[in-house]
Amino acid sequence: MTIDKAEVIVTSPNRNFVTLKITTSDGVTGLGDATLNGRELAVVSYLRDHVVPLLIGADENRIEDTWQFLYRSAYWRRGPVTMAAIASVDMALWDIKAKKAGMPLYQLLGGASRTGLLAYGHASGTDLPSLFDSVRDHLEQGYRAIRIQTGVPGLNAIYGIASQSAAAGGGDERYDHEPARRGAKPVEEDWDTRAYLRHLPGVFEAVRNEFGPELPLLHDGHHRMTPIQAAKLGKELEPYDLFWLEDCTPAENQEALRLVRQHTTTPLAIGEIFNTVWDFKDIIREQLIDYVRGAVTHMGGISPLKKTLEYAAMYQIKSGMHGPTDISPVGMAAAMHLGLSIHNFGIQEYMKHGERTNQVFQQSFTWQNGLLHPGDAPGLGVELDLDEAGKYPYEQAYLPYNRLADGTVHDW
Ligand code: CS2
Ligand code: MG
Repeated sequence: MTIDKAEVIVTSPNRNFVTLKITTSDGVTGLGDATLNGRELAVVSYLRDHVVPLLIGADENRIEDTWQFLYRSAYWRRGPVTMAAIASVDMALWDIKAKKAGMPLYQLLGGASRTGLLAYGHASGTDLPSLFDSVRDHLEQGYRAIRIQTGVPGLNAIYGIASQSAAAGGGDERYDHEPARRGAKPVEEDWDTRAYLRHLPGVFEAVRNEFGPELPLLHDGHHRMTPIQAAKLGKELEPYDLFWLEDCTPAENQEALRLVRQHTTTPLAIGEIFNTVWDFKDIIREQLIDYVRGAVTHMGGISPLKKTLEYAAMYQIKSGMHGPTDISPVGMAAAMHLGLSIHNFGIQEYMKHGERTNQVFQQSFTWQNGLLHPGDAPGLGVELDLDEAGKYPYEQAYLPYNRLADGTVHDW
């Protein structure tokens, strides 16, 4: 059989999503997530103008060959736009193969290595009382691991603090989820690393005192520290036994992690903005990280992320796949099937999608006792309702960005 049709669907139920839908000549369909937060339409063009024409008439069974063809024949390799586009093809072809086999995808990937996936949610608050409320709310929802972000005295809006409406449980009107917002221009936020470094250890001390030693706690530094600042923070957080400190330094400077590692035993996670195994190669081999944060959607698909994680396994490094709401339900399903099947699963990030998103994407995953499971429907277990999707046309939205008090642009 061959690929008959490949459609690129853009929809914005609670936020923008780009989905590739492949249909084979025998009428089987597969879905792939190609969402690149804030730059969605660039991937739409890459797919529609350059990839879809190459897929028509191709053999849908040849997943690895198709991946290699799209990656190598472009000549211009890597980069978030290219790799999100290739990822969507890879996911859709795995979806088709598993549907034809009549199995949930994790069975084709080797079968389940566990009963479910430990997932963490995002607690946040502008101050300690609101942070504690948010942690309690997450515990009530069943989360067994929680990311902690707080406001910093003297700074207004900063990364990771849910907007009022989202914090209040989120009406369906919110842009799903903070931090990207609809609008023609990115919102400006402010930043002061020294104020943050003074504040954060006290926050973790308070959270540990309130919630005890057992709860796995995570924190995202969002690329904002210099190497020596990150080293200092990692060291100061050691008494609070973090599950991980994420993106402590800018992702481009991989040598930074050597310096951080020399100073702290706080586990490190990195890679949500990485695109290929090459971005991970050296930091895995040198054992500079503990968790691979790659997303199926941004790493070129299930095939290359599985290879990267198998490589990481040789160094006892585990998965910590990216799972904010800008990973669509299709990308999340792909992560769950992969996570269930590999041996070195660590944790899965899980932020719930909004109601409208769940109507556009019909899903079969389950969330019970703090564990995710992709479900047993054949394929990825996600179907796209085209009528629902059509109700929500694309709307421009951007991630915010940071400036320091003197006006200098800073990593966000
Ligand atoms: C993040 C994201 O989930 C995370 O750890 O750092 O919230 C990230 O900011 C967004 O995915 C950007 O698109
Ligand atoms: Mg992050």
